[in-house]
Amino acid sequence: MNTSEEIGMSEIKDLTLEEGLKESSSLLRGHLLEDLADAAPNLPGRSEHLLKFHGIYAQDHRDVRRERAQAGEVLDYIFMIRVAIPGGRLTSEQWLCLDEIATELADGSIRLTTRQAVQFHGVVKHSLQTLSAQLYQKTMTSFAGCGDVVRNTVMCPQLETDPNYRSIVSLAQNIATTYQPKTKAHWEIFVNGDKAATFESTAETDVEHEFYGDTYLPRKFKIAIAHPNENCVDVLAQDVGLIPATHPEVGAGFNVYVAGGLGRSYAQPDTFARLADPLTFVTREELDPLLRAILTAYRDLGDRTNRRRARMKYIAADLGLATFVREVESRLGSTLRAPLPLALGAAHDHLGWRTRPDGLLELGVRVGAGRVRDEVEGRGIRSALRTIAAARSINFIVTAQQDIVLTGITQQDKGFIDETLAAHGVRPVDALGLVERSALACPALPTCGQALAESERVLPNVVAQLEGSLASAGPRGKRLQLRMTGCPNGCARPAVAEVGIVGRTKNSYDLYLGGGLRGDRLAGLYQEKVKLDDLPSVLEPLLARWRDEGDEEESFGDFVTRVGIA
Ligand code: SRM
Ligand code: SF4
Repeated sequence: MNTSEEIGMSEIKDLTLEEGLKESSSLLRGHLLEDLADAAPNLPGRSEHLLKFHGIYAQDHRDVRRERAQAGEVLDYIFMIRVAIPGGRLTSEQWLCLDEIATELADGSIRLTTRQAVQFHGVVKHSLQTLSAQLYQKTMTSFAGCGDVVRNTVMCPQLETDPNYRSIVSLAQNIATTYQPKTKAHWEIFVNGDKAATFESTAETDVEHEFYGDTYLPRKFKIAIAHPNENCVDVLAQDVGLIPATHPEVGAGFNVYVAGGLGRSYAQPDTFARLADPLTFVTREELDPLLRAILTAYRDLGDRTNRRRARMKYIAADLGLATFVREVESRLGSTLRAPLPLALGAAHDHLGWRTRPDGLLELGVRVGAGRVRDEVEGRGIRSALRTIAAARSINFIVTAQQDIVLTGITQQDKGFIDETLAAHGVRPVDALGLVERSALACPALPTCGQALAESERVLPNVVAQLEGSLASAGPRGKRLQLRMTGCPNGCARPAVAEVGIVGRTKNSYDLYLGGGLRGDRLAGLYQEKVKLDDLPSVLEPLLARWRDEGDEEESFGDFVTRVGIA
């Protein structure tokens, strides 16, 4: 019996509605064209799911949802567009394009994401195609930014500028090119309206990758490439994690990790966060066939009857990793080599000035919660970055910590960059607070339809509160890693943070403790339903114990784990 038969489908369950929508969509076209063209400010449900494959989420402004509903008015329908940026790397010219879109077609902000992508919020339906066409002109796209496909691949910024890794500098881009769906639907519907006029006949002749078929993957699929010395991308939180390494027998390649993922759901207790397991070591040549074998195993074995349990981590958890490995091996036609025993390095935040190995400079700039927006019109981080992009042809790298690295700067331009940032009130890295420096928050309210509580909007207050607690009760000068989300989907990866604050109800949060900068340990649930105002009284006794009992170099996450608090 082969592994697929062994796994079997003992129970026949109904496929989800989304599976039917994918299958009947003529490769992601559905009724999008007509639904986008009508006068309504929103799209009917039949189009909302397909829209995600095109990188677009239908939302409504939740601050005014209740009053509009009560007044019998239509909701304030808005859309979020996620631009997939492999490895987060952009040119100055592309940054200027994003900046222009933010003013003309979105809410005036550029939102850097925890997967090195960029989001626009507050876009109205009739601007979606214009926006997509503008992205396309600068070789950017939102296609496959969301949906049941391989998502934006994240990659440590340092791999992109270190000559030791020259051979893999374009790996994130290559993965994007290989796994972007082949269907022409996006280009017809969103980019080139003329072609769309004939979409029906095109749909008949259009093709899709054999590994996607017409129902694509059961759910999203995430890949990250970490630097061997540091884990800024949270490599174990991914469906597939890659760490460059050298094998004593076969030479350079990657240690491969599988079946990580952090999302959970309160409504479904059988959902959970899971760290990826080491799978194998592959050379560069062996990587592509392996990725394909993993993907097709996921495609065929993933649960298409329950989207909450459709991620690859549940296959490994339910069947056992060994069975999953056998399935991958049978698709690959060979036995997997044992992985190397690697230890993960603590995450680097890439902030501040650094000289690249080629002598050029780079500067990591902190962007609170990834929101690039001016506080006062014409003055702030957005204007500063625009000024720099307009004046200098450099690269902008979005980091998985929601920050931006300006890279490829000459020595002569250092002064100009510093002066521009200072003139716009952007604080240098040494002026950042000990919590502020690495705090992450997801967007949550008012845009995210899944948010149970605030996150990004209250982050500055929570950071200030924690910095106060740290100063009064904690050890001197030590940093604390805070991550906050408006629900347990875990978009800012609180499940691996030293302090994870996860929205539970409108006014309360579950408090997780004990993750850390290496990203190799899940945080444990410390207290449920904590009010934000009560955080100091809950955390200060623990910070005081850390101060009094912690070892000199011990982080908070390591301390609470060692003494059994979390
Ligand atoms: Fe996420 C859904 C925002 C990274 C787990 N995520 C969402 C949606 C699209 C809400 C929705 O489905 O309606 C959020 C959009 C809100 C808005 O208004 O913008 C959203 N996720 C984000 C971003 C923007 C958070 C951020 O602060 O940067 C990140 C965009 C990433 C990107 O560029 O592609 C983001 N999301 C993550 C991560 C972290 C990561 O990938 O490293 C996770 C946890 C890792 C994982 O996937 O397990 C994550 N997001 C989820 C989940 C839970 C999935 C699950 O396995 O159950 C959902 C819910 C869903 O998919 O239905 C979700
Ligand atoms: Fe929305 Fe929840 Fe993700 Fe925050 S964690 S963006 S509230 S889905």
